[in-house]
Amino acid sequence: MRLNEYLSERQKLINEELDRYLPGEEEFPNILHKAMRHSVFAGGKRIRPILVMAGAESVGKDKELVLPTACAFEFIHTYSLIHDDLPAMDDDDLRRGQPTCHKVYGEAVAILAGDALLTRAFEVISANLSVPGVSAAAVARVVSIAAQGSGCAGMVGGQVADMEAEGKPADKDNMVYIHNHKTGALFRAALCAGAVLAGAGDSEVAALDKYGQYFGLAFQITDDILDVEGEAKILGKPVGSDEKNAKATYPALYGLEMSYRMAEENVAKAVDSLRHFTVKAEPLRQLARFLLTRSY
Ligand code: GRG
Repeated sequence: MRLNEYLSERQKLINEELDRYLPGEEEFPNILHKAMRHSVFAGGKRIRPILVMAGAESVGKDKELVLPTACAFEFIHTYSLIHDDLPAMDDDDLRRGQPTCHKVYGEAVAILAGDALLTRAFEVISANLSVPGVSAAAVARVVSIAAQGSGCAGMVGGQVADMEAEGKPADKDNMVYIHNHKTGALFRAALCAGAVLAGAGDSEVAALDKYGQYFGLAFQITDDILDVEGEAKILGKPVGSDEKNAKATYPALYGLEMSYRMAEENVAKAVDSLRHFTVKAEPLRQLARFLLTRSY
C-alpha cells in the first residue's frame, strides 16, 4: 500500500461527500452556507474522516458504509477551528494560509457557521441509518461517541483546560490532559465510530480507542515539533533555540530530541494496539508511522 496514494484517494472521496452533505451557497441564507463552505473547503487534511473509514475497514467492512459519519467528523473538526480562530479565542486572521471565517464573514456569522456545522454533523450521523447494513443501535451509539468526543468530556473540555493554563507555569500532567482532550478525543471518537458502525466487537473498539489515544499524542508532539521548526525557519533561528514557554508544548518541556523520541514511543504503542488486527489495519499502522516523517 502506498500511503500517499491512499491519502489522496480518500481526500478526494471525502471532498465529494462533504459537498453532497452541505447546503449549496445559492440556498438561503446564502451568507451562512458560504461561510460553512469557506471553512470546510479551505484545504484540510481530512484526517478524522480518514480515521472513521479506516476504523471500519480495519474490521473488514467497506468505507462506503461509514461515509456520512466520516463527513460528520470533518464538520465537527471544522466548527472547532472556526471557533478557535475567533477574537475571543486565538484571534487568528489566517488558517491554512487563507483568511479565517470571521475575517471574511464577520464574527457573528462565523459563530453561527460553527454552530451550524456542529449540528449538521449530528444530522448527517443520523443519515448513516439509511446506509444498508448499519443498525439503528450502532447509529445511536455513534451519536453518543461523537458527542462525548467533542463536548465537555472531550474536545471542548480540552480547549477550556488549555485556556485556563495560559500564562501559568507549564505542567506536564496538565499538558497531557489538554492534548488527550483537545486533540486526541476526536481522533478516538472517529476511529470508534467507524468500528461501531461496522459492527466491531468490544475488544476491537477498545483496541482502536487505544490506538487513537497514542496516535493523538504522537500527532500533537509532531505538531509541536513542526511548529518549532517552522518558526525557526521563518525567524532564522537555529532549531531548538526558542523557549516557547508561553504555551506548554513538548519541545518547550522536553527539548526537540526527547520530544521526537516520545513521538516514536507513542507511534510504537499505537501500532502495537493493533497487534490482533489483520492486514486490513495496515493503513492505520502506516498512518501512525507517517506522523514521524510528516512535514505538514
Ligand atoms: C473551539 C471547541 C473548540 C475547540 C478547538 C481543534 C481545536 C480545539 C483547536 C485548534 C488549535 C490546535 C492547534 C489544536 C491542536 C491540533 C490540531 C487539532 C490541529 C489541527 O488539526 P489538523 O492538522 O487540521 O487535522 P487540518 O487543517 O488538516 O484540518
